[in-house]
Amino acid sequence: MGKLFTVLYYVFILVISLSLAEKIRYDNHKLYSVTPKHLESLKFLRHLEEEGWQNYNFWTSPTRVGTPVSILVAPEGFAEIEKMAASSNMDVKIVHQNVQQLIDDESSRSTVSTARSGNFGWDSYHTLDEINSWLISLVETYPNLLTTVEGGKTYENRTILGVKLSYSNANANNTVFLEATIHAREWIAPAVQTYILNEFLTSNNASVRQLAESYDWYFFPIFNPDGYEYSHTTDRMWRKTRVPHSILCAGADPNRNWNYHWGVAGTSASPCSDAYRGPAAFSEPLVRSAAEFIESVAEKLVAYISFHSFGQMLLLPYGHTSEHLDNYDLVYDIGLKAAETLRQRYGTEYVVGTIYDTIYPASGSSVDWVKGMFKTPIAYGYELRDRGEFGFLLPADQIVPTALETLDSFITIFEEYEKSKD
Ligand code: 0X9
Ligand code: ZN
Repeated sequence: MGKLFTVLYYVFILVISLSLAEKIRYDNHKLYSVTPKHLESLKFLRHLEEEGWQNYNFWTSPTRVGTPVSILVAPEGFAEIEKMAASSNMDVKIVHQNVQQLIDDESSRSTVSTARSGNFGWDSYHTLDEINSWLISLVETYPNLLTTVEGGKTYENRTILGVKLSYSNANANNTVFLEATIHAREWIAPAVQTYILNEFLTSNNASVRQLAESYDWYFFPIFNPDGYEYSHTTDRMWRKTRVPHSILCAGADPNRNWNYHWGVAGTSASPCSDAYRGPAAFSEPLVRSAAEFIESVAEKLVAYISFHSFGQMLLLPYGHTSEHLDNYDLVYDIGLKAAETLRQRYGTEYVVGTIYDTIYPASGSSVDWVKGMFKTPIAYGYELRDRGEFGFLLPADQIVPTALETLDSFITIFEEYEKSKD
């Protein structure tokens, strides 16, 4: 009898999940900016996030009293938020009245662009297939410079596809590893990374050429292909992997799953939370297999840079402690200079500092693991544009400006790094 119930239960869950396989809509969901004014209200927000309650999709994490938190709220959650506002424990502002509208604006642009067949550009966001096809076509165009690389395999059996760019055999021990889109919904990340790759191949600018040709480069624009695909087909707000850890909620946060001080700070044990660390370190196939690949090239690496959004921050390890470990002074100094060159182009302001102090405690991230395991000299995590006006739904006309300013800062990072070796 018990067995029959179990079977029926799973059939029921299957039917429910199939009916949910359609694209999730965010009609009349509001983007709120909520600022806790007391420790109590901060704790309440943290509790909401940790439990991963359905009506609240945290775009940023509650960290401090006085620091605003971006929360996407379903209509069923408005009453609770309004109650918070009335209680005077929190400042509550509505940033967008209808988040579906922002999503629609984003995809209408993308349809226009994909209509121009085979023309990969940076005026719209691209799907996983478009990005992978573009990478493969680049390798065909530049066979002497580029090779495809498999960075790992995912739960849904996709390949983490990357390319290695090498202008000279002499650069082998001067390799830079670029990772983007470990978080599925951060679509500006692969857009910026592919833009930089294209510049490294085609630019006539002397500083860009110098940079491109002085290092070997691994480009991995989509580290979490299962999640990225899902964010296009089903849920624009998806962040995690797609491993079914619980019958209620899928996925673990692949940036909380690396085996370095795993689970120590800023993670959740609840599978429904967006910061779910997974049942064990390296539980996520994509994380485990990517780690194996990184390990195989680790001794050649001088830099590991990870692209995320949003918040306009240049983050240094570590996320599990506020202690300044390894070569903090050097990377902090280079970071400040990089942020300054970035600002010079359009005035975009970045904050520089450790993950722990600057954004929030968060252990088990890729940059922490790389830095902690291999002491790679340069390790940064970018949180690209913006500061919350559009958040993950950054209008596509900001792709090129974001990429250009980021590339400026990149040039500074490596120029300063070279100087520091003298
Ligand atoms: O929570 C995270 O993993 C990162 N923030 S995000 O909003 N993109 O989710 C912060 C941790 C490290 N950040 C980077 N490596 N850029
Ligand atoms: Zn992220």
